Order: sequence, then structure tokens, then C-alpha cells
Amino acid sequence: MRRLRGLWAKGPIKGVALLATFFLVVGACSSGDDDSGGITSSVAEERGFTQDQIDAALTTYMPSGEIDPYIMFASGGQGGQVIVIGVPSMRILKVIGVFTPEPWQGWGYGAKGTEEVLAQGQVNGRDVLWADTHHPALSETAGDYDGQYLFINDKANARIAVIDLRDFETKQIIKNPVAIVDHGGTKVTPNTEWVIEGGQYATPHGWEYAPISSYESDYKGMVTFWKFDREAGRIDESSSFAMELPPYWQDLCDAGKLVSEGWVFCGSFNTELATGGIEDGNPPFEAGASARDNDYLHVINLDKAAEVASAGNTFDVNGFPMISLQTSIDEGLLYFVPEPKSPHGSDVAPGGDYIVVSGKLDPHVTIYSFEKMMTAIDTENWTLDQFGVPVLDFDSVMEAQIEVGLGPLHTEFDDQGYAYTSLFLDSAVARWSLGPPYNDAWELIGTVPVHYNIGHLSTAEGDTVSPDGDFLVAMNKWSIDRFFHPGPLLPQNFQLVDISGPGDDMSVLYDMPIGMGEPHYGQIIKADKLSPWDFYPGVGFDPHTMSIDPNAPVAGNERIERNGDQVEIWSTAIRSHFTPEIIEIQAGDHVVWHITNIEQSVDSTHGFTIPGYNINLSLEPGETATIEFEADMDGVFPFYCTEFCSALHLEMMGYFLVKP
Ligand code: CUK
Ligand code: CUA
Repeated sequence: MRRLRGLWAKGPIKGVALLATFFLVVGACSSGDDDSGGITSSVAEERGFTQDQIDAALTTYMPSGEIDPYIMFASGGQGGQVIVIGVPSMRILKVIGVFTPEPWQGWGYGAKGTEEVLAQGQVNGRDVLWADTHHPALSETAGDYDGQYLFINDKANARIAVIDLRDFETKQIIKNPVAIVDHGGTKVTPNTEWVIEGGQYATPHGWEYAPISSYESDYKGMVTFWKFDREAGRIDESSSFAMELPPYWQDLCDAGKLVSEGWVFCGSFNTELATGGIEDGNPPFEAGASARDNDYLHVINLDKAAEVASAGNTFDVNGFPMISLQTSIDEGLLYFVPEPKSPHGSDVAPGGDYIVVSGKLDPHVTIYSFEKMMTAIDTENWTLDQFGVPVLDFDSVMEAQIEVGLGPLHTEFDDQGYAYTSLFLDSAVARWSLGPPYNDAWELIGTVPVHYNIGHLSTAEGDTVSPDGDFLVAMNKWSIDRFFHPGPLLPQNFQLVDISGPGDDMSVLYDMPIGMGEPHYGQIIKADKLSPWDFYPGVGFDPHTMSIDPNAPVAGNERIERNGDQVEIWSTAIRSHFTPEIIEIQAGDHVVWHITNIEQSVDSTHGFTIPGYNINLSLEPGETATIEFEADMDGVFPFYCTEFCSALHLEMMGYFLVKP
């Protein structure tokens, strides 16, 4: 049961002051040991609710008009998008188009800026208009979320996207030049100087062909460090670099912080170098790649690696600088630490002093001390792996191991000195206490069942230097019996868990079916750290350049200009009217059409479609967009506004006439 220790007592944030009062009153009645003293409600009585269910409902309930105190950015999985969710109400606020066209936002349906960003994600010139998005990462300042940017990776094609949280639009997609698949990304360094993209399945550099029989010599692992230019709001490819790694399968990465700032920790598996081929009598991948008792946590000196890269001590892969494995060994950029049995997860504690790793086939979490790692490096307390990389002595760097349950995966933290680890096989979340300086002892505190087969979990600001606690979202892969079955593909289940209480007092508050993609991970930020625009700052604002376009149409300069078969149109949109309304051209003309929504008030969005031409724009107040196409289809095309913007929205249209 909620102890009112946390969120609602922490003081009002925009829009929830009233609510806090409301909860304090209710909470006063419903907390304590006497469960009979709860509020009375005929609905609860009729439906037979227990006091705990009533408490759960009241904790997640946001009265109409109240704003959630937390916002979660969850991956949209195969949808290639980002889902924006209010916490604790778990209401979906938006699905941001990222790697995948998104019609409502006019993302990839004619607006040139959006198509240019999507085209940045091409692989060897081929459009790849979906993604396997895994790990969103909020930008940080001094190790805390700052609410400015969001990054997310596409595992399937090794791509990274940058989303600007002023307008929640994707500004950049980068295709990794050295790898075709990634996984250990995105995570950012504490001041967002670097966006980390770790590899996964080894391939030859630049995914060029080499036979599987030459796996050991020709296949490579990698991690890429993308330099983020906060001023420009873009990754600066020219200052970025990659590191060549052994053909182990690198997994999740996390950035060091505070005492470990400047270091990066990436898990791995398949240090067996299994190459599959059960058809030839070899062990299948799942057996071959989990035969050994240990794989290697990669401990990377990023600060030093950046110096080596900027000194030009690199080789080129597809024009991109890469530090060779030998250079990493010679320069002391890379160390390994044994990590038990099919490791997954690599999570740095709030103080940066400990790194937590799970073993999918080991019931423990293993906690390493950063300080001990540094001592082992200084005293050369290591052996060498087969590629000559120093492997630090396990016993000398391991701080603690805690048996938490079966199938531990990912860990986040709270403000009570507790850590939370997802247990895939047990379908549970384990709460365990960190040892000093966080708590007295390294020990399991308790578990809470979730439904079912949890992957990631996310606590409020739970991977920063100052986690909030309060709430945890369990991202469950299976839902089995939790919802109506909409056919054999079932929704996944986000479950909101109350972690505000002490000891083993944790409870599931709410089930949220996720009807899209397989969202792997999400991050939860305090809503008041975000300051998105209500509308674009100025009429004629181009979200692609994030500036006012001097060529944008504004009220009074609407016109049509013809130059041979080139037709350029400047249009404006305002409730409930497009100017000009009638546009007549010749079939075969090349059309460049600029449109500005000249409104400057909240929520006055207009859409714009030309039927048959696969064009749909979303023009938020102030926004300008340009479409460019060959008018190769003659006929009469009523163009119209696709947002119900006003009483005369249906009349907000015009005729686009293409003369044969
Ligand atoms: S991986 Cu999905 S549950 Cu991509 Cu973060 Cu562990
Ligand atoms: Cu503008 Cu409907």
C-alpha cells in the first residue's frame, strides 16, 4: 500500500497541486494498518473491490484536466516509433514517428524535411521504413535528465535517431557505417557529450562478405561513440568514432557517472565464438553461445579512446574512423571482467561506484566495484583472453552477488538505496538493497510478481544520479490471460508498480496493454523537466532546420509562379481556409508547394492532403512545410485539411486541377 512518502508529498508540479491535496485526504483515510477505515464507495462495494484495489485505482487516477507528474518515453519496438505515456495514469499521449512513416504527424508523407530525415536511415541507398527500436535515452546534464533530447536505436539496422523534445519530432537518423546490427544503445554520457551504440551480432567490418568459417579472424564486434552537438541538436558524425572489438556479441552498455565518468561498461555473450550450423552437426547458437560459465563485461576508457581517435590513431571503415583492437590493447582502452552465465544488463548505480550485471542463466545479480576495477588495472591483476585483451581477476573486482531469482535481466534504482532487477523466468521484480554507502547490506529485500515474462523495467529517473523511486513500470513480454485476446498476437503488458513503500511492500497498481510493437525499454522523467513548445515560435517555422524559413508563405504573399514546367506555390492555412483555393496546372508539371499554418495559438493544427498523391501533412501552429512532386496524374483533386480544426473544417479545402 502507498505510504505517501513519495510523489504526492513532494510538492505540487504544474497541474497536480489540487490532486496532491486530494490524495493526502484519501491517503489519510486509507493508509495505516486498519484496512476497514477506507473510503466508502458504492461502486467499490458493488464491484467487490478490496481496499488495496481501491488504493491502486486512486493512485493511478488523474481527474480530467490534471496532468501526470511523470512522462515515460517507451520504445515502440518493431513499430520504429517512440510511445509517450503519462505516469501514473498510463495514458498514451503520443506515438512519435521515428524510423517509420507516421501519417497523423505527416511524418514521411510528402513533407520534404521529414522525408530527408527518413532518407538518412537508408541502408546502401535502400529505404528501410521500419525499425526494431530497443533503448530510448533521455539527454542528461550532470547525470540527470534535462528534458532536451531523446535518442533511440534501431537494433535491426544499426541506426540511431535524435528527437528534439521542444517539438517531439525526430531531427536526425544515422546509419552506423561499420555495423548492420546493433544493440547496446542508446545510452548517453552524463553530459550527453557521447551517445553510445554498442554492437551485437558480429560481422566483418562494414558487413562485407566473409565466409562463416573465417569467423574468428574476419568477424568483428564494435562499439560506436557518437558525438552529440547539443547546440546544433544533432550528432556530429565527423567527431564520432568506433572501436573494434573481438567478435563476441556485445550487449547492453551503460555510461559511467560521477566517480566512473569517462568509462563505459558493455556486457557481451558468445565469447565461445559459436558459429551455429546445427545442420552440419554443430551446437545450435543458443547452446553454443551459452556453453561457457562466463562472458566478458567490456570496460572501456572512453575519455582516453576519444583522445586516441582525435589523434587519428584509427583506420577507416566506410570512411568512418575505427580504433583497432590492437590499438585499444596497446593504449589501455579496453579491459574485460568475467560476468556469469549468459549475461544481460549492465547498469551503473546512481553514484557511479557499482556496476550491476545479470546472468540470464544465473539466479544472481553480480555487482562490481569500479574502484576495485581501477585497482586491478593499476596492479595489472589480469590474464589475457585469446585476442590479448586483459581480463581482470573476477574475485578482486566483484563486490557482491545476490541471489534474486530466475532469469534476471535489467536493473534500475530508487532513492531508498534499493535496486530493482527484472526476473524474466520468475515473472517478477526483485528489490534488493545496495550496500554502503546506500544501505547497510547487499541483500534481497523482496519480490513482486508481474504478468508475465518481464524484460526491462524502468523506475522514475531510475538510471540517473538521483533516482526518484515512487513508480516502476514492468515491461512484460507476455500477457496470456490479462486481456481480451485480439487474435493470436496478444498485447504486451506494461504494469505500473508502486515502489514508494519500505521493505518488501510493493504492489502492482495497473495493467496497460501495449497494442504496438515490442517496447523493450523506456525512461521516465519528471514532467516538469520538459518544456515543449505549445506552438512553433514564429510563423513560417521549419521544424527540420528549427528556424524560420525566409521563403515560407505568410499572410499576404500567397501566390503561384510558373517557370516553364516548374510551378511553385506559396499557400497559407488558417481556420478555416487555404489560400489560394483553386490551383490549376498542366499534367507533367513539376510542383514545389510551400504551405504555412499561420496560426499562433495552442492546438490549432491543420492537416493537408492531396488525394491520390500519397501526400499528408500535419501543420502545427506556425509550421511551414514544402512538398515537391511530379504532377503526373491528371484530373481533379480536392485538397483538404485532415484535422477537424473548426466548425467549418469540412469547408477547409480547395481544388487542385491537373489539366491533361
Ligand atoms: S534487450 Cu530487450 S529485454 Cu534489447 Cu534491452 Cu533486455
Ligand atoms: Cu484546418 Cu480542418
